[in-house]
Parts: sequence; structure tokens; C-alpha cells
Amino acid sequence: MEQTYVMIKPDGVQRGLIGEIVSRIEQKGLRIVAMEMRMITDDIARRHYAEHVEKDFFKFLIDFITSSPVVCMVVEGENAVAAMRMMSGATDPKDASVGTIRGDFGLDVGRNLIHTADSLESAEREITIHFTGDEMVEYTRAEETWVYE
Ligand code: DAT
Ligand code: MG
Repeated sequence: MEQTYVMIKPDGVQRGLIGEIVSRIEQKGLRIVAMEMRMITDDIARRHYAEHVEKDFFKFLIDFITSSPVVCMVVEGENAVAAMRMMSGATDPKDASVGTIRGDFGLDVGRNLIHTADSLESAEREITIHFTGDEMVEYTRAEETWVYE
């Protein structure tokens, strides 16, 4: 089982899409093992997006992600990292397929609704930034024998 870091961004929260997005994660069969609504601090935002510090959109990214509450999650399952990337869709909603979260609900790269870690290494790094071990729960979902062979 892999764990990945997922965050419903301020636009997703403000547009009333928390339930829709959480519902898609649940319906996929993935297991949410940590979830909390938070304001992201400037310090956490800079650590989270450290790889983009040189980009010209970095300041907009930090201002946006700290502007309004987000929902932080750790999501677990087989191939959870790739599964969540597939469900999120391409970075720019203009390129994201219909059926993905960004493709179905977004129009602008700066308002693309959801963050999902792009690799197992990123997932581990991001989970450590946003959660402590005792904030995550261990359980199985009753339906998992019907999700996995
Ligand atoms: P992703 O969120 O798909 O992993 P990323 O890590 O390349 O994409 O970029 C992080 C976020 O930065 C992305 O979700 C939206 C924003 N972003 C990326 N490219 C951008 C651009 N060219 N202009 C404005 N914002 C951009
Ligand atoms: Mg990324």
C-alpha cells in the first residue's frame, strides 16, 4: 500500500467542492487516513512548494495557497500516488481530460482545485511537512475485499 499527500486548494473549498472531491476519492476505493481543514502558513507553503521557488509564478502560488482554508489529506491504497494524479488530471485544466477533477471543474492553471504529490518521494516529503505520525489512523475499509482481488 502506498500513501500520498492530497490537498483541496482554496478554490476547491470556496467553490463548495470538498464533498465532491472527497466522494471521488472514496468511490475510487482509496482510504483516507488523515484529513483536516487548515489555513496553510507562509512557512509551510514555502516548504511545500520549495521545488518551484525559482518560478515566476511562485509568489502567486504562495499567496493563493495561504489565502483561504485548504483540506489536507493522506490517502492510502495500491498505486495511490498515480491513482490520485490520474484523478486530478493535467496541471492546466485546459489540458485536463473530462472525468478528472481539474478537467471537470477548472479553467485556469492558477485555480486548479487540487494538489496531489507527483511521486512516492514527493508524497513522503509532503506528508512529513503536513502531518505527524499520530495524526494518521490505521484501518481497513469494509469494502476492500470488493476493491482488491
Ligand atoms: P501539479 O500541481 O500538477 O503537480 P506543478 O507541481 O508543476 O503542478 O505546479 C504546482 C502548481 O503551480 C500548479 O498546481 C499550479 C501552479 N502552476 C504551475 N504552472 C503554472 C504556470 N505556468 N502559471 C501559473 N501557475 C502555475
Ligand atoms: Mg506538483
